Amino acid sequence: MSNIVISGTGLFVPPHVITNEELVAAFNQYVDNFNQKNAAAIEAGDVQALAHSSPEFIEKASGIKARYAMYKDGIINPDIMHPVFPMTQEGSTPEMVTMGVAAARDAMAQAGKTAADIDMIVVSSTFRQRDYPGMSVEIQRELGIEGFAYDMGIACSSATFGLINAYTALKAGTAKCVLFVNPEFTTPGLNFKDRDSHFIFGDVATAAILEPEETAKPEHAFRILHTKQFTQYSDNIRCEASYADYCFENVPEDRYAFKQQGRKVFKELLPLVTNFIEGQLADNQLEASALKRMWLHQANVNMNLFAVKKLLGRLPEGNEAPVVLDEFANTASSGSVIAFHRYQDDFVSGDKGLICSFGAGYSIGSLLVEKL
Ligand code: CO8
Repeated sequence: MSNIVISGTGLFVPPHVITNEELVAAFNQYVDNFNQKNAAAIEAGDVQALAHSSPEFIEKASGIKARYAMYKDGIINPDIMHPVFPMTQEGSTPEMVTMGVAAARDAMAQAGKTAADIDMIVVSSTFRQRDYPGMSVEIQRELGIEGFAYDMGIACSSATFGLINAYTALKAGTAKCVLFVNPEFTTPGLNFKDRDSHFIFGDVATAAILEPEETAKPEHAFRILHTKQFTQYSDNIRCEASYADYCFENVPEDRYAFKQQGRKVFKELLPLVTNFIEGQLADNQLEASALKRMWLHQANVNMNLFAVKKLLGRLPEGNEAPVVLDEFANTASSGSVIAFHRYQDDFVSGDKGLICSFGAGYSIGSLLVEKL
């Protein structure tokens, strides 16, 4: 049976940067306006005053310095506090399709593939901007690809689970060359009025081409040696929004929004992640020191440092576990793929690395890869 490779990756970077300073300035102005408007109720103890956010807290607690956004003006307007963009409707192209197509073209160029070479598309992302027709099928049409396409997702591990779905389809022989697309348009799913989470997410799209080793150009190709997936139910990261929301009375204003118990996630998920990676390495008779690089999920820099220290017995050096969340923030499931895309040019044949995501679900997914 053929080895399967990731023969190219792609990245779409949204047009707008929002720094912590800009985000916090808008948030703090919103807070001041709210507290002023509700001064009497706050004084009477009927309403709780809101507290300021700070760039120093955000960077120290998470490692995030900035994020990219498809739409900036509304997010940093204290009277709006969300992205403003045209409603998706027949005849318009949803942002996730535009983002995904751009990342896909980048990956196809890197792998040296045209539409005619591809026979399956898997679009895997935290959100689906429209339930049907599938984002994937619209991306298929935009790129002129024949064959079949489908949407899937499992929040933070959407990217790794999508890559693994592509890998298993190739292994099973149900596809010859797969385009994986991962558009994460997260900013509409974030409550920019919530001090605990307003800084966490940014928009991005990644993509990759997967195919048998025989058909791949070796230049950017990484052989997939092993894959592993894990899920365990947790309420600590949650979004309740549903297609059925119109059926309910008194739907809370922030029902659409990401909510988490960040401390609990940190504490519960880390041991799961380190045990998972240790198990995968043991299954492959490898020590963590055999990995040139760990392209890890990008939710929190302290979390990644903690995980790598547990695995290696020391803190990472150089680019052993590269950080992209300072520039991109948490991009839902894309972080490990962005890191893989950005930090792979120094790999020589036989060098090994691990692409691993972890988060909501809980879900963990990883691919052990080796440079061709
Ligand atoms: N500015 C200033 N102070 C603040 C702020 C703020 N913005 N926010 C909180 N504080 C204060 C708190 O009030 C608290 O004060 P006190 O000690 O007086 O009570 C203090 O700072 C500490 O607060 P926390 O305990 O909340 O802060 P932490 O140090 O735990 O940091 C983090 C918060 C950064 C959220 C951290 O807990 C974390 O990163 N945890 C791990 C999270 C994680 O991995 N989550 C997975 C994310 S899910 C995912 O990746 C994809 C899901 C789906 C995507 C959805 C897209 C929209």
